Amino acid sequence: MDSLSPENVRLPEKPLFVCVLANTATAYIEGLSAAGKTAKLTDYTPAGDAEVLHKGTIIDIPVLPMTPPYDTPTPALITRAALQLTGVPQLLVNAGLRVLPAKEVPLVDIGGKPGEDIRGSAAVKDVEKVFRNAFNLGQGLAQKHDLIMIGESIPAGTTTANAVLQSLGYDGNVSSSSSSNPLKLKRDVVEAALKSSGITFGSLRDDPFKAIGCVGDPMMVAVAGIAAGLGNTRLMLAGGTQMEAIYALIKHLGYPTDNIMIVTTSYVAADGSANFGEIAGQLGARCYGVDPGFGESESPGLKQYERGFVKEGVGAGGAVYLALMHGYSRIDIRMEIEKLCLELCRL
Ligand code: AAM
Repeated sequence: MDSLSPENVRLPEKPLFVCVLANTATAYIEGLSAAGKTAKLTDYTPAGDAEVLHKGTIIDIPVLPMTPPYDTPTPALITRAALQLTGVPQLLVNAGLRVLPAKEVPLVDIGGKPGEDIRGSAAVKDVEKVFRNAFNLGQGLAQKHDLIMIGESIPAGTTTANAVLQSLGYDGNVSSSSSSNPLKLKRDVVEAALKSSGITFGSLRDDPFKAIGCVGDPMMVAVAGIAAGLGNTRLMLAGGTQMEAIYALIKHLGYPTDNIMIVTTSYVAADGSANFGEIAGQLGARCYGVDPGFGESESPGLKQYERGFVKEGVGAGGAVYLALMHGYSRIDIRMEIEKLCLELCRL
């Protein structure tokens, strides 16, 4: 019996789902991210995801975040539907958004700015200041909750994760929002990024803040800061290889990791173009890949997840895991997701 499977883990009394949102100009590199219809439209993806999480639909953002070429809908709808079932509350954190969601969407601002292209000289500004703000937020959350789950939305986040993992000395391919992982392009971008900052493999093992500042993104500093501020409070990092990069940052900053597990979808865990399991092994991280069962779905949008489009994001795998922990069946969860998908895909 798997001790990490959702039916075997302890149910929290006061859980909270946190979604950390930001942009990085790295997403403007054509072909790097599929978390938006075009590279330019990825600017709107985290804000659109925030609106879907908050209201179950887009509000001011003109288009639902979609992955080309078949317009696979954002994983935010999976997270929204699963959280609605469980009644677990959510908190949205602005870690550096270029485009804001509608005013009615409550955001906690930790003072971050959108990230720059990691091939330039600086990717994230004021890393230590933003980390402290996030740390304080984490400390406050630990007073009120016994489990925090953190998801993210930041297009091109898998590439920045790759660069940070390498600078800390972890090898392996990261996953992708695209069904065909642009590995060659990612390798070129990461190589140029490391070179522009004079970083070699593992050279920033002892300087994780510098890794974020030179080749990371604003979401990472926020999640790492919140995690550090949580102390021993149970933490689930909801995501794939991006959350592995954050786990590495927390570890190299010298904060405890015994309270952390990484939860993702089976689509990332089994992604043959990436090395989710191998990287978790190098980190010594406890991790779990949830199968949302979209293979059984009649919904064309959800079926595409099975074919490798999108795969994960906005803490979708973690949110499904939470619903399973709460005793909902896979079928009930899938039906709730299908209902919302049907409504959103009509937009
Ligand atoms: C977040 N929102 C999304 C989405 N993600 N909306 C549509 N599709 C997605 N995949 P990459 O590095 O390839 O851009 O993948 C990372 C992004 O994809 C993140 O924003 C993640 O949350 C997901």
